[in-house]
Amino acid sequence: MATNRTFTMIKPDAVKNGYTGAILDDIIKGGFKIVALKYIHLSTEAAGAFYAVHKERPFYNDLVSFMTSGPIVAAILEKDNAVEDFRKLIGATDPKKADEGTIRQKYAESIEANAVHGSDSDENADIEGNFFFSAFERF
Ligand code: 3AN
Repeated sequence: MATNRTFTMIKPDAVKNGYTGAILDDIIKGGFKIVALKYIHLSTEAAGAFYAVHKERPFYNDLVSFMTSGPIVAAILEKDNAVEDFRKLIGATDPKKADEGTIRQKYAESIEANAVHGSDSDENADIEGNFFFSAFERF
């Protein structure tokens, strides 16, 4: 069953480059309500577990070290058709291929340092949101 929630992270590149406020503003202007939010520095263990589905990919180790290179902002977002609409708002994984005006086109550095994460399915949105937030931290 489709849910109306998705999960996002503002990645270390975008936080370091000072885009946290602008990205949250784009998210809110895009019609999403922030229902959970935290600012944290992932451990290697936590980042490795979060990206476990990519364990066999050649970029896995680099991705884990990038995601632990500085603090990130994690959030659960609510909107009708949240997963699909948020993927449209952020644009393609590779910012060079992202549509004009999307978050990755505006703020990402590269395919790895691509400014934001967005869940790719309702099932993963649920798993990822639960990875970061307890029931007491979502509203
Ligand atoms: P998306 O974040 O658009 O769903 P995924 O799930 O395919 O993309 O990849 C997860 C993360 O892995 C991406 N956000 C990006 O940081 C990194 N990544 C994906 N493909 C590559 C690649 N070819 N080279 C380096 N990093 C990559």
